[in-house]
Amino acid sequence: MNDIFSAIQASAKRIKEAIDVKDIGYSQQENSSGETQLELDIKSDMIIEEEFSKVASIHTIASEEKTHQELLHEDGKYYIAYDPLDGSSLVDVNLSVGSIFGIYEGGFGADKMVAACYVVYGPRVEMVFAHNKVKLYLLQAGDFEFVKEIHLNNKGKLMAPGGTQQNWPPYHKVMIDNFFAQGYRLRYSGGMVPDLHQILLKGGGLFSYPATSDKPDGKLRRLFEVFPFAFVYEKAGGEAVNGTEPLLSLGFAHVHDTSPCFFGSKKEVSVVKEVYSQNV
Ligand code: AFP
Repeated sequence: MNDIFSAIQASAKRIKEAIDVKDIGYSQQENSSGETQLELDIKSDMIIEEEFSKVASIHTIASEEKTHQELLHEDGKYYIAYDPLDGSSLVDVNLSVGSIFGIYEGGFGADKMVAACYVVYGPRVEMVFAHNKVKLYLLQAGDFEFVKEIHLNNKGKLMAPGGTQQNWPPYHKVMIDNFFAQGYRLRYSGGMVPDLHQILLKGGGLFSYPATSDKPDGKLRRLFEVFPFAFVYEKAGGEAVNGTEPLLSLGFAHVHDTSPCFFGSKKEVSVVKEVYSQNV
């Protein structure tokens, strides 16, 4: 696992350099979801694949930017699914973006997840690595230095409601409005990584991306985004559900499958489960 941690650190430093110096423009290519790929998306994906190719313990990788998974080392035991630069469309408005890694053993799947990691490229570069504990690291003078362990409070103050509101189920809108009526503060940038990082570091609350009329299976991808953050939030003392079930109890049929998702402190997620169990 340390070799994977080191490879992620090396990737993060190179991606940060690419963000700082890379000419920001749209490539002519499309990714597996038909989205126009930013040059930075492609560059970030290449960097991570290069670094992971050096790690003999990695058997297979799956990238959000590629249609299919790729075999790296026959004798490896880890399977890594990653989003190389999530929220990349935010780079050209100078907002924070991130890389997300789900580390699985013996194959892909929530039941095989053994660690998760994400990197936030913002005013500072920070990394969170969840294995047995959830640990925060800060990039300083070329090295990621341990800062602290992260724990969620049982109840928080922040609300990050994703998705197009006009497409929310009515009961979801009532639930979100009720949170705001209780004084929760809106914190939503459109970048999953910084939005979830903020809730983690500020003690808690709720991030939601529900099933919507335009995205009935949700938008966020199970292997690359949903399972990794579910692992992080649960290890930090929070909960992560699809509305009624733990996200880490879900299967997947295809590498790019999505899921409605709710990540947060136990109190807020208990409200989600109560509302959704009565309406879904
Ligand atoms: P992009 O990668 O297209 O910017 O999408 C970012 C993202 O996948 C995730 O980072 C956000 O949480 C989510 O989309 C925001 O989606 P909405 O704009 O529909 O709320």
